Amino acid sequence: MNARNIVLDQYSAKIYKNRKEHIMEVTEETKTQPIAANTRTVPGIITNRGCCYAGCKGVVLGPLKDVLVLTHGPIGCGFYSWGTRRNKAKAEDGRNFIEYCFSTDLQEPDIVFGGEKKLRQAIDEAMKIFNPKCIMICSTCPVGLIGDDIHAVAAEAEKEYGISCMAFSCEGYKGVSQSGGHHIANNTVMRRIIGTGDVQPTKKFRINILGEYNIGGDGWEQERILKRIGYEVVAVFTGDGSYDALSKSHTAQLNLVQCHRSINYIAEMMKTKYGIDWIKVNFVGLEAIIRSLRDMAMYFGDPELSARTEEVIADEMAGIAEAKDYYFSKLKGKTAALFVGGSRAHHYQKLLADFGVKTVLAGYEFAHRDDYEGREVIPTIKEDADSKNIEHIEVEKDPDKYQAFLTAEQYELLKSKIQLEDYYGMIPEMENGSIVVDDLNQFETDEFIKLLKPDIFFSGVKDKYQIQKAGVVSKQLHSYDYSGPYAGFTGAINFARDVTMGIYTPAWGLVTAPWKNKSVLKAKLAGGEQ
Ligand code: CFM
Ligand code: HCA
Repeated sequence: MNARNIVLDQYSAKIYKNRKEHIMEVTEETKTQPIAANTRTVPGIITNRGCCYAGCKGVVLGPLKDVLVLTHGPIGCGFYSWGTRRNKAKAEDGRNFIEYCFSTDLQEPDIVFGGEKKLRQAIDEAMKIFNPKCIMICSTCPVGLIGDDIHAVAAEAEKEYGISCMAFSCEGYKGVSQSGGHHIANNTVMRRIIGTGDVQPTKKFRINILGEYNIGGDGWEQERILKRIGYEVVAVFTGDGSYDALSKSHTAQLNLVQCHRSINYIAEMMKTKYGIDWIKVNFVGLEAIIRSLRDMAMYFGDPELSARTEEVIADEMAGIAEAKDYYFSKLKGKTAALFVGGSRAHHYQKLLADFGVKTVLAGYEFAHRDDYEGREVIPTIKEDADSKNIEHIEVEKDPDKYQAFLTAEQYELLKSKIQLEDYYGMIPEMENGSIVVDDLNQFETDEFIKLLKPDIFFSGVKDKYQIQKAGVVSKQLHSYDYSGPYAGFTGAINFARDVTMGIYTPAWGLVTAPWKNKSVLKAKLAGGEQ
C-alpha cells in the first residue's frame, strides 16, 4: 500500500471521504486530476491554517511602513501579528510604523456596548501622536459579531483629519483561511491606492514586484539584482512597501508576480485597468531566478537589456560557485517535506533541487486549485458559500492611464514562450511518487514522517516542535527561523548553509519519537462512524 492510503485508511469513513480529496500521490494519471483545496478544515482536526485577519492585516497590509494599521479588536490578534512574520522595512522620513502594534484593545464592556467609540478615540490618539497620512482599520472576529460600522468611522476620520482612512472587514472567521483576507486587502488597495499618485520615470524599464513581502530581506535581495541589471522598481507589494510607492505603481510597464496566491487579484485588475501585463517569476532557486530574469528580458525585447541580464547572471553565479559546489556535496541525495502557506512549497522545491535535495511531500495551508494545478483550471473551480462570502470587484479600463507595452501580436508570440499571465502550478512540476497534501494536519504530519522519513521538514512554528520530537529537523519556511534572505543568488547559499547545519546537527539522531517507547492510545479519529 502506498503512503497516502496507509494514512487515509486510519480515518473513520466520514473523515476518509473528506481527506482523500486533499491528498494525492503524484503519478502520470493523478497529475491531471483535481485536488480539493480552499475548503473548510474538518472541525476538530488540528490544522496549521491561520485566519482571514492574518491574511489581510498580517500579510498584505502589515508590511506598509508609512501606513498606521490599526487592529480593531481584543489585543491578542494585534499582538500576535506584531513582527512575527519578519517582514523587514527601512524607515523613510524617519517613519516606520511596522515597529509598532496598534490596537483598540477591546474589552468585555466594549463587546457588550459597542466598540465604535473606542475606535474613534484610538484614531484621535494615533493622529495626535503619529500624525499618519493613512490609517487602515482591520477588524477581528468580535467586531463583525457585534456589528461595529468601521467603514462609517473611517469615512468620518477622513473628513475630520483630512487623511486617507480605509476600513477592512477582515474578521478572522470570514473565509476558510488567510486566503480570503488577501483578497479583501487586494480589493481596497486596488480601489483606493493604486493609480492615485504620479511619478516621473527615471529608467527605461519599469517593473513592480507583486507578492513579495521582504521576509528576512528577500525583497531587498531581489531589488539589488534587478537594479544591477538596470530596472526601475516602482513598487513592491508590499514588502518594505509604502502607500506612496503603491499609488504610483500604475506607471510600471510590467508586473512580476512572486507569490501568485496572495496577489493574483491585483495583477489581473491592473491588467484590465491600466494594461500592465504580468509574468510569474520565482526568485527562490538558482535555475528559477535565471529563468525569471531571462523571461523579463524577453518581455522587454531589448538587446542591451538581455546582454546586461546575462552579464549579471554570470557574475552572480561566479560569486557563489564554490559555495554552491560545497553545499551540493553535503546535501545531494537528501529528502525534504514542505508544508507552507500558498506558494513557498512550490518555490522552495526548485531551490532544494539546485542542491540535489528531493521533495517527497509538499502541501499548502490555503492554496486554491490553480496554485496546485495551474491557472487553466480556474474556469472549472466551483464557488462555494465560503468563497462567495468574499467580494469580487470588477474594474474597467482607465481611459487616461491605460498603456499596454506590447502590441497584440507581440503578446501572442511571447505567450507561447514565457509564463505570460500564466502560472503552471505546483503539481505538474513534481516527481511521480511524491505526495501532495492540502491542509496537512497534526495527525498526518506524524504519519507521513514515519512513512516517508524525510531528512528535513520545512514548515511553520505551530508544527515545528512536533516534527522535531519525531527526530526530524524542522526548518521554518515562513520566518526562516530568524535567518535569511533566501531569495536571490546569495540567498540560495544562505539557505543551503542553514539546511546543511540543520541536517548535520547530531541532535536529531538522539531524539526518540514518543510513539517509539510509549504505548500509544488506540482510538478512532472523529465520531466513530465507520
Ligand atoms: Fe504568499 Fe507569503 Fe506564502 Fe502567503 Fe503566509 Fe508568508 Fe507563507 Mo507564512 S504571502 S502564500 S499568507 S509566500 S505569511 S510571505 S510564509 S503562509 S507560503
Ligand atoms: C500567518 C503568518 C504566518 C504564520 C507562520 C507560522 C507567517 O499566516 O498568519 O505558522 O509559522 O509566515 O508568519 O504564515
